[in-house]
Amino acid sequence: AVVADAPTEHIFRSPLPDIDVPDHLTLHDYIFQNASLYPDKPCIIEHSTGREISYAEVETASRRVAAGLVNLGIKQGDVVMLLLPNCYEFVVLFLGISMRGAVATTANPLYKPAEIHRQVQSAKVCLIITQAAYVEKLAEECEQHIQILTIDSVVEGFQHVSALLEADEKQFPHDVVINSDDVVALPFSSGTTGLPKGVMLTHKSLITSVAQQVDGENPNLHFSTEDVVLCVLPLIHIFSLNSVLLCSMRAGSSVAIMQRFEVVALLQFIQKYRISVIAVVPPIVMSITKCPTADQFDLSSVRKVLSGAAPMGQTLEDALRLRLPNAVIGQGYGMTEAGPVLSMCSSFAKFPTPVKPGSCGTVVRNAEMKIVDTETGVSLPRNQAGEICVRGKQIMKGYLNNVEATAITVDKEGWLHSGDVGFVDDDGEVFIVDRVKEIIKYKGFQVPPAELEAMLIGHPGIHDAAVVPEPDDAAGELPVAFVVRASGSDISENEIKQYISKQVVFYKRICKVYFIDAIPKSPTGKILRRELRRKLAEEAAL
Ligand code: 4UV
Repeated sequence: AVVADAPTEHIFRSPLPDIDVPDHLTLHDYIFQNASLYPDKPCIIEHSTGREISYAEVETASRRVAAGLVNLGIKQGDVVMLLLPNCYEFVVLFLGISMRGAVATTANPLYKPAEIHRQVQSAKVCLIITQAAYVEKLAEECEQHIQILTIDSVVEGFQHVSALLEADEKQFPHDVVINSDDVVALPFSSGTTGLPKGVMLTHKSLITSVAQQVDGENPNLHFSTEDVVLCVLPLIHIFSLNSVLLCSMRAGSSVAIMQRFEVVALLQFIQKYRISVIAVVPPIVMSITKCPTADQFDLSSVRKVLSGAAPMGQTLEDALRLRLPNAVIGQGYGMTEAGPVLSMCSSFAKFPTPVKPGSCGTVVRNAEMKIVDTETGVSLPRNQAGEICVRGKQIMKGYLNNVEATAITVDKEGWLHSGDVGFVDDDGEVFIVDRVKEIIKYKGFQVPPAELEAMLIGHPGIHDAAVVPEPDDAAGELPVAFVVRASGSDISENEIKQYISKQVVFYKRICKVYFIDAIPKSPTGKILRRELRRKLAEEAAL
């Protein structure tokens, strides 16, 4: 009898050997595991206030937060929203929430009320921690009697962070038993399709991801106690939370926190604190390269530039190298659902190996990667492009209360399907070339088309709509809309733009509107986004 050969699976691994990952620990125990070796070393340096807070102080403050959360009635498994810019308090609140056995969901304080409200509802948030200036956005939450706490000025009728920071750390909840499969972080992401969803990251997944980067004899991303790591990317996004904050703290580096990006202030900050590692997105790289006064600053301390969240081309990389001749420049490739890091530049390793320009590095250790044909799902050999899939203990447990979306993203064999199209070359380096998912990335921020399409279709003057990315030098991609007017409607481009911008955070604004007779759709009613993107490319070529 003829037996058909089982199709060969082409699985790619890190060139670095696997390591033991202490994934039985809780995230906070893992992060503070070595902190007693350097209690007085600055853990956090805050740009806005000049404060320097030591490892011992950060640990004590986190324990106070955990005790204070108990006093506020926050129970194990409850969800607390951090609606905050980058600041010292963010750090101790996040770690205190972990110690309480609770869950932190992070949201952009610049969100409009409806965007916040959707996340609060979806995550069943019990407590919102924010700044006084944002309290007025929380009218609906007030009505529902959700607890709200401010970290800066005291606002009448609301709790203040002193209730947490001045709690007695001796009342730290010792009896709480946290399982490594318990969720600790719940960032929101729209993933490969649809609306933003809660991404359940457990203690085990975040420990694994951090360990894949900074642990081992030869860490893939070598951070040391000598390093000062820039934290300017928003901590509400997993890139900054994981690869900047948690990785730095695990390695005993100092985290230099900046609340808002401004290029000159950033360069001064680098010079003043001899910052040695900067984590950036390509638009920040572009600002540094274009800053006319950049050469007036001593940037010689910068040894590593980690770019991620959107592609960085060779031209940009070369321009940055002129500014930062001492730095190794490379990329990490992450996705919230993947825990988040899929691949990391091996030139950042303790014993570095070179990578090619445009490469996203090699798949992280203790993980597997495969590339599958987007039509057939068959795994492909080196140098052939297909959908990038990853497997390992770092990936999400699933989407909160959404079995269907989870099943689309993580298959039965545990492979997470990224929706990114790329290939692995002869040296194991990952290159991203396209995307089969809907998401638009404006300066690395997620813009979910489904969210904007639902708003557009909700307008009486609009019959149908589709939102797709248009390539842009400064932002990477811009959200643009194709709109079919309702019969008799003469709604204008400006009216549509304003209608949307009232409802969304700045980076989700529609930049252009193209009126069209019909939205191209498949027989099953799916928007043919590729066709619309092709239309844009044709238009741009004219
Ligand atoms: O879910 P998300 O918003 O997540 C991120 C996370 C990025 C990183 C990058 C480096 C790290 O070290 C880290 O911890 C986290 O962006 O968006 C995921 C999508 O963003 C695109 C890709 O389409 C992902 O599916 N993306 C992320 N990194 C890159 C990228 C990259 N280096 N090059 C091109 N696209």
